[in-house]
Amino acid sequence: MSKNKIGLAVAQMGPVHLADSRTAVVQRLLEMMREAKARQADLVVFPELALTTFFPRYWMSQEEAETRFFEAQMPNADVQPLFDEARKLGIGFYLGYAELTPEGRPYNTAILVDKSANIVGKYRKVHLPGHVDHKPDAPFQHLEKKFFDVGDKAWGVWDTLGAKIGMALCNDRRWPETWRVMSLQSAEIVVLGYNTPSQNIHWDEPVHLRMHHHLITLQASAYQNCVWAAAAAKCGREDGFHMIGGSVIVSPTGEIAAQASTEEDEVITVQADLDLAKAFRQNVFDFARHRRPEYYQLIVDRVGPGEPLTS
Ligand code: CDT
Repeated sequence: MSKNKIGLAVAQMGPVHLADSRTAVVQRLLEMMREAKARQADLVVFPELALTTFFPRYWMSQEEAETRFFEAQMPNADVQPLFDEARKLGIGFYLGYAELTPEGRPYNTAILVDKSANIVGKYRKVHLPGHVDHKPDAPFQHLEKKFFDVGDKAWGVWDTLGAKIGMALCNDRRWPETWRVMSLQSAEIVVLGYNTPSQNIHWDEPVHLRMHHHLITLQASAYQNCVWAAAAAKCGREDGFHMIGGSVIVSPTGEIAAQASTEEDEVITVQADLDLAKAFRQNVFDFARHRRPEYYQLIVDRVGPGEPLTS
């Protein structure tokens, strides 16, 4: 492998049903980790909330959610085999899960694990979608705002596995700020997992737009920020509730380098050339030469739209 290449794998997951145990899920992850390694991957990206069904679709108390779906330790006995296998194979991984901290705070979290199975990075989701109230008339709930606190760790970039790697989670990918914060830390790769219901319960969004918006945000963001983007879905019908697939690896050119073709467990891989971004970082997106932050103040001063500025 050339010095400037990293073997990138995305391990898409098909559905995880309510009745599926953590042990069964970890067996699936192990199988995909082995396949990724056999295909020369240095890093395998698993989905958001990979260990359980997408539980924010169900109305329940916070206490019930934490008891059934959160991890109070990482690794724990159920997940330890994944860490052991990563160390044995010499492969890093990204894993999304529901985290309950020792102080009792609930987060939608992702970790970055190196080839010695050390947790080297942690990210807690900032852009939580959905609602906090019960919507009895909706076909399902989207209760991330109820079950999780807004993350207090955003958005780090870690120099590990031979690259500068940043992390995001699902809805974060739709926000340009997510990517820019990491690109300004010289990120070379952004990895993320997602659970995207194909139906939007908030308005009558045409179903085809869900995949369209997923792909354009990844492609445009990879290009505008000169990074490789690797995105892993959990998808298909979880107990009848459908989520989109479309896991992808996108290059800094904005082109799709690999894309999943199923809604099942599926591994896609690319030998990602980290030098590909150089032409962009040194020319059109030479930030130091071309950015004008003195004109970007509104981006941090305002949360939502306000009056036009007159001058
Ligand atoms: N998990 C997650 O963040 N899903 C959101 C759904 C948005 S619609 C309420 C997403 O951006 O895909």
